[in-house]
Amino acid sequence: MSVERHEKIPNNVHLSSDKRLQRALEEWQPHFLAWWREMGPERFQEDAIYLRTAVSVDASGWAHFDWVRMPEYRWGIFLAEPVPERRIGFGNDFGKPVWQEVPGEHRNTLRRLIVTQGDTEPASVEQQRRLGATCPSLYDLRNLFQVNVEEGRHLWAMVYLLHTYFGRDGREEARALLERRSGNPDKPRILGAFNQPIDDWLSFFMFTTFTDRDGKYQLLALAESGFDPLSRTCRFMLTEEAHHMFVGESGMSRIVERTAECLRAGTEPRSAGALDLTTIQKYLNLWYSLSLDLFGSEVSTNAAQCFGAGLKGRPREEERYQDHLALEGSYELDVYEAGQLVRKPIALRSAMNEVLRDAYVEDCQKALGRWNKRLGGTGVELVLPSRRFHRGQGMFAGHFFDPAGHEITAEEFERRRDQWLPSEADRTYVRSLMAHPVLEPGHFASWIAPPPRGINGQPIDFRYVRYNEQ
Ligand code: BYC
Repeated sequence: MSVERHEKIPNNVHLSSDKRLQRALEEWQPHFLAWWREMGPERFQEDAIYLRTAVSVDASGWAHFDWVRMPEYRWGIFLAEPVPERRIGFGNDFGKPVWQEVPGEHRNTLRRLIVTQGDTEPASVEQQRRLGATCPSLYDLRNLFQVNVEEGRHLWAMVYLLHTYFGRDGREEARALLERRSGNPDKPRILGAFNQPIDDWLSFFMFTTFTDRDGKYQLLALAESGFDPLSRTCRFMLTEEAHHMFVGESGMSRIVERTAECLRAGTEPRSAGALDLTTIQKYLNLWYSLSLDLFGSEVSTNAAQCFGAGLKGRPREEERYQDHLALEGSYELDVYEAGQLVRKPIALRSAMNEVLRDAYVEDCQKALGRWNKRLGGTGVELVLPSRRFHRGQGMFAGHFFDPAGHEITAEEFERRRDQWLPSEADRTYVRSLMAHPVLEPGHFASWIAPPPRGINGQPIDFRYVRYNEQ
């Protein structure tokens, strides 16, 4: 499909042939830009940033790198190429042709899924808006802004679907996406993790490792959708999501590397301006548990309906599973009965959130394995806490567990909270390390190792952000 690169809104959906839709999106665009100016990154908006922009959708080279001022970024609408003769891959309509329009009976559910997904994108930009002031290097600053502009593009992707397929309610929802605010008690973002502050770079790298990874799994599930435009949109978004997780995982690897260097030299990390492993573990416990909540309840009629309706599937449904109806199987889960946890078989469709969470947990474990390799020879390592620990959604919410998964009383949890989750003192320490930005090319803050290589073949000491240069 050809890409209309030079249009006001770059796209590969032939926007110019649908004047009504084009006008509606062009009307939304200034509101988006006003939101970006108000809630996007603080400072650096007038500086040239070395960013990649999508210019085509084929795997062999969709990215174009250039110097861009963020408000002039070419946010566009890109869908992956259609799969010819694609058929619904799971649920009650298995084997029927995919939908190119929204089926009336699934309209509300589909809109809710798209709005929930869309809401996370601007939320994350809002959460991260102050990080520029404390960046550990120009390389990291550029990566932050790359993530931010791409989250902005992901918002465009969902807004395109709302405008194109949901008429007036879609347009209203698209406006509301620009009106909610992360952490605002009166008009919060929809999902819990997206209302948490990200005030320091340790939180940012944990978020891009764990919360963006939820994004990956939700997008993989939506990429299976029988509603083909959603599937194609998500397939392209996944190519961008991969970079966000790279930012998180490699950022954490470099932090852990610094910590390991100190430990091997027999130096207490904090005395060398690095992060100690206990603090890192507490931030990990926080962001991992918040991200587990994003999968919803272990037993969920919503999830069963979404699967049955063919709207949200399992990642890589066709290659991984034989039975695409999932009407017969069951899934063994610990559920509360009369206050006791007992193992019970749950109808498979009702356990779809847990099936997705399993794949996510396995992937997180791999990331941790890579970090722990860096800690080799120090005698310490990072661990994923139990998935029951510190949960705010689902079966374990309202119960209390230690990180190993043993049930404890609310009082004991409160007494020991600061051992397991970041305390005020930890946050103060982390902020004190990051009090000033490091803006000299090739320099890095004391708490993070340099990356092994630069972006797009550029050297590490490249001026990735040309700040204050007019
Ligand atoms: N916080 O049956 P339940 C990303 C609500 S991240 C607050 O348990 P369901 C990104 C739920 O909405 C990926 N509320 O769950 C990453 C429901 O409310 P209603 C984002 C929550 O519906 C980084 C009620 O509890 N994409 O892309 O099966 C940067 C009971 O629901 C939470 C998606 O989430 C929570 N954590 O599943 C940028 C995909 N969890 O309807 C971007 C679309 C649940 O009773 N969303 N609730 O009022 C979905 O598929 C589903 O909505 C969920 C929930 C998986 C989130």
